[in-house]
Amino acid sequence: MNRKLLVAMMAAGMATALVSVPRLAVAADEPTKAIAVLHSASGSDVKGTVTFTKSGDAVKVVAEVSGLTPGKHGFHVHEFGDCSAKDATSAGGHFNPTDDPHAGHDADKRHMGDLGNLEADSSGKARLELTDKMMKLSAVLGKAVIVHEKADDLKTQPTGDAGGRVACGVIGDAKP
Ligand SMILES: [Cu+2]
Ligand SMILES: [Zn+2]
Repeated sequence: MNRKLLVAMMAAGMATALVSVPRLAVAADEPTKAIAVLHSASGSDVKGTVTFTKSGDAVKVVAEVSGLTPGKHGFHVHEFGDCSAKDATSAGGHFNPTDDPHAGHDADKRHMGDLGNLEADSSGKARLELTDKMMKLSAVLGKAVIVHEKADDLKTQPTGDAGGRVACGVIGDAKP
């Protein structure tokens, strides 16, 4: 084979690799959408979905949950993506990579997993939409969303005194 042609082909191949590799790396490193499908825990009838969508530097969280008792229910990301225990204690404590105290979603210092409360209407349905500036989508992938039996008081350490766990779902990649 003509040597010049061979060199030209190799250069073209390298150029293609240089262009395509960074693009693949970005797609793998930066998830843009995730979902947790909530399954009942502790014998409840609670179920639902929670989506996490990257929005600039923030994450938009949308929860739609049914089967709740009317009123407020603590709502957090917990540290392990393990919903195997009947009472969902296998999901561990609140996800807290910065080692900060438990607080409400609007606090400056809080657990990354602190999302406040869902509020169910008289039919037991709750819908929550919030934009979270602290949460990183790549950090919460593979963790679990927990819905609690009682309201999170947003101050008791380290749980918000929200009681038992009535639903659990692992946060996984979603189709963007
Ligand atoms: Cu919780
Ligand atoms: Zn917390």
